[in-house]
Amino acid sequence: MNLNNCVLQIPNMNGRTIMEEVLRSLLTENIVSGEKLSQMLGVSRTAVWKQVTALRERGFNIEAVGRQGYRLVSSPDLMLSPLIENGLNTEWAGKHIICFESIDSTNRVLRQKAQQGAEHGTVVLADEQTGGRGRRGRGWLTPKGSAIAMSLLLRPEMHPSRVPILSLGTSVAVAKGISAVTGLPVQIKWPNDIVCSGKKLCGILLEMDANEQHVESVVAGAGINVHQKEFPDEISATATSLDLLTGKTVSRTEIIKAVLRAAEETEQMIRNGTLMETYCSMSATIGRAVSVQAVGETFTGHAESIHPDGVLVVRTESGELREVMAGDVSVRGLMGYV
Ligand code: BT5
Repeated sequence: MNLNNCVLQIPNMNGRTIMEEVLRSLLTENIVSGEKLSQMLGVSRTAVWKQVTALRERGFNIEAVGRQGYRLVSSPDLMLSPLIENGLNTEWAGKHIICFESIDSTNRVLRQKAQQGAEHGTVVLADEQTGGRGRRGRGWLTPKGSAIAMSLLLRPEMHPSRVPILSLGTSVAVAKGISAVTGLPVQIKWPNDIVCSGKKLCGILLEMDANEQHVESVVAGAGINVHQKEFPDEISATATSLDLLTGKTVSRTEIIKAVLRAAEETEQMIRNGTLMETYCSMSATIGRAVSVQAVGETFTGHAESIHPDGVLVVRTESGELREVMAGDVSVRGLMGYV
């Protein structure tokens, strides 16, 4: 066994691998010498060179500048924490980022980490999910290299009954992050699907650990379609991706950073009571004809408003006002509902 390679894959005291540390230095300095890297990381210069080679193999363009050292020219769109942390400038969202090449579900992993004491703002990302979770036991597809699977840990100081506002807040954060990078006119379909041009771009799933009085943690998970050019038959009529919508290659790293920044803004909106105004201005549901599939029944009507506790108010065809707390709501004109 090559011990050098083995050591390089083991996280250091900060939980980062040597490869991540090399990349971090390349991202923050214009030119960095092999000597400096080897001293800083406590490994041989050959070990540093091996990591530079490994990074090149993964698509990083790293120039050797004479005898001075290495310079990073360009980076591929990979899920690596140094790429996301670089220039993130947030206070708490993404202060600790854990990336996986492949995992069953980022929500599952982050809930486990939360139980082990992970802090508010911890993020888990994956390049591929093999058991992505949707709502009500449904699944979520995150094919390798094409999408974002991200989960953000929140430890809010609020009563469990107020948690639905976090679900609305997460939709606003994701929608704002996506439009900040792409300029797309994205909207939120109640309760928290992100849609654009009548199709679903992103699904959101919040999972909470709480007792009657106290919220231990909330894991806010978002699956965002980015590079997919086509979808499996069962969702091809209802799903879309950022590349399809923009006609460009959208950077996953930039979207993740923008969503984390927007998460801090939405936290402020929740504090100062302005979140609902923003949520409603981005709603694809309010004012539209809807079909509600609630527990044991289906009815149609007109979506009138959404309360801060997440309840959707629908005026039925007989004129009665009904409050929908959970369920699937189809909006006429969106995702195949005509
Ligand atoms: C959702 O459920 O929309 C919530 C999805 C949350 C996924 C994220 S990814 C990161 C984190 N980790 C997890 O394990 N989950 C979260 P729902 O409204 O139930 O929609 C699920 C349905 O959407 C499926 O039954 C499919 O019909 C459809 N679907 C599955 N994958 C899709 C995709 N990539 N794009 C669009 N539609 C999809």
